Amino acid sequence: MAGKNYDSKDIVVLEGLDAVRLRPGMYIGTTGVKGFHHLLWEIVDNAIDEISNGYGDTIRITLNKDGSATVEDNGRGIPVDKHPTLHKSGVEVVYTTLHAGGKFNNANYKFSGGLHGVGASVTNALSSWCNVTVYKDKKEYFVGFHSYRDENGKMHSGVAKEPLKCVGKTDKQGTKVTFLPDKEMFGNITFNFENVCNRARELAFLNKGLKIVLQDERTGEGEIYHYEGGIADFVSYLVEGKNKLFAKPIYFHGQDKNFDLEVAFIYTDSYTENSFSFVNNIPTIEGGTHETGFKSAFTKVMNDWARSNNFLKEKESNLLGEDFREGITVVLNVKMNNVQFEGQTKTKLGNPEAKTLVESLTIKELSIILSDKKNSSVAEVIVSKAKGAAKVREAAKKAKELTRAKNSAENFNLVGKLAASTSKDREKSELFIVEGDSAGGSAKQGRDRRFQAILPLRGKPLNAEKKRIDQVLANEEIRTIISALNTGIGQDFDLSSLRYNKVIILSDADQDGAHIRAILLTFFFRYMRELINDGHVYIGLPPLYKVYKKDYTEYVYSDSELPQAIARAGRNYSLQRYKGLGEMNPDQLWETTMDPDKRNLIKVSIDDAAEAERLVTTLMGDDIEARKQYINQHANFDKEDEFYKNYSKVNTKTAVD
Ligand code: 28F
Repeated sequence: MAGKNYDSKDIVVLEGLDAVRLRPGMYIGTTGVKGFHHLLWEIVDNAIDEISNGYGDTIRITLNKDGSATVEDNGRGIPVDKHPTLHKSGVEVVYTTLHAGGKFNNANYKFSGGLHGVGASVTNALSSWCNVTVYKDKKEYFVGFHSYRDENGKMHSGVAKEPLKCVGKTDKQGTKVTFLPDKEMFGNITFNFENVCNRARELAFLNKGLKIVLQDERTGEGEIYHYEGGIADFVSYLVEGKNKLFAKPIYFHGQDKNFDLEVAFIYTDSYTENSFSFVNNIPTIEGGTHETGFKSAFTKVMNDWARSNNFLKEKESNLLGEDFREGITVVLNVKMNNVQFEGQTKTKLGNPEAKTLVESLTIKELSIILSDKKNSSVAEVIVSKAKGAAKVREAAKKAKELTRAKNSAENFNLVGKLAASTSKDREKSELFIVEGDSAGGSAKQGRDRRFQAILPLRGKPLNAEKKRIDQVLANEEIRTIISALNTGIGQDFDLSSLRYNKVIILSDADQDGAHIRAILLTFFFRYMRELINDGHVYIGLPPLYKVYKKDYTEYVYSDSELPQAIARAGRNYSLQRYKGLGEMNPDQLWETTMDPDKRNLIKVSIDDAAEAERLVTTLMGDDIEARKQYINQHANFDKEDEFYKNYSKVNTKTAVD
């Protein structure tokens, strides 16, 4: 168990390093920005493991000028004694052997990172060099690894230059690792400070008391993350700028053999549910058994409380889970062994025991909290919010039935707006949601009608943030979108009835267009999140300029590319700036924006659900001051540009279509 000391002989050897460079995707997912940063998080993971087991409390992360990163902890230091059969130090075994680690077969570490914990050797294998210093027993040890090609061109990855040796005396304790990701693997990608900040903050929230000191030597920027309140502070952070229904988050902690649960939640006056769950510090975006267990326990405990305190009369039926979760922001933090991840993106917890454990621990701990008279007012607030939600749910059900009837009656009307595609092949089908009737008209004429459907938007759709589902449904533009997609929304959302594989938002490259984009994304984010998570939502990018001469035309999609395009065109060129999609004729629109072989699409994804949540609140909520502040803070570009760019920074990533 945790606390038992062990040495190099405990390290189990599974595989050599060779495989990593051959198939980096198997180990870090991609060799893009995410995989690049993964190298850092592998090292940080090890430091967190050590600290979670009670050794040390601080991690320093430094982004160095030469492109390398340094991670240092003040734990016990990786074992330096020689492994009995491998005849090298524990440090060398950890850094040169895939899956080396007590993590994989013994109980030295209480909870391991599951799928993520492939280890430091992967980082070493994909780095040009990697230096490890261990401070232990008053001595400083060092070993340097490097990756190189020999005279025959054969690659040697992550090889120790010489065995680990003692290089001096020290009073320090811990492990320090510096590595330079290899350009051969990652091209010119560099560490992104904001990206590192976001994950470091999240890790500090998830590991109460852990202090993460961040320094970017390239710019001089720095941050320190340290939360004594852990995920209770996380919840407060998430609802900044919203109206809270009680002052402080409710927090509880439960434990079983090899199972740890932490829950924190608060309520705001919003109408949606915001759940964030984590298993062994990994976000479980698709939820899973732990979330199911929590929801079922929460509903039961709240209904029981409402009944025994006379807020539900005998003849009244129980409130539903969804009623109780209206306006909740909750963080679930689970630490357990042998995690199984499932789902489309392997971010859904599958372990059945997690449901029963979270359920029983929540019932136990939450009941204790609610039986405390000090918390009666909190319970009352939750129950009355739930009762309001139940009322609206009944009303919305009627509204929905109405909508359904209306829609079949208005189907002609809808068909009039929607230009459907002729092929029924869903995999190939695309729906363009187009700003404005004139652009919609061009899109209808320019499209490939076999698989492209066009839905022109007349006015601005309703901003779904701060609106209840019944109000959202009352909006005609939104209703049209829902009918066209055929999935239903919210609790009733059903991905399997989706009519289009790609849903492409096409709006002008101006402030209004950005606003419409943001409104549509917010609607999908709040009511059809699976549509985003499953990778169906895209943003179409129309060109900003046409640079042309007599027999030369080039479309330009960003300001930064314009000078080169002009240079390519040479003298006597003409320049047209497109103010809107409507200025393009059908052929041009097809060629620049709709043709799958030529167009640029941005695939919308939620990489960081918590940051996306805050961003949507800031940009779409009603705290005008917060929005202004946000826009001012990020005022490097045009304001309208910035509004959209920062929305997409968190919510979208560029994808090759
Ligand atoms: C900057 C990155 O990697 N910190 C680490 C330790 C401490 C021990 C340890 C690590 C046994 C089998 C792995 C020390 N003394 N920071 C870090 N601190 N690994 S990694 O043990 C090695 C494990 O594989 C440690 C006694 N027990 C464990």
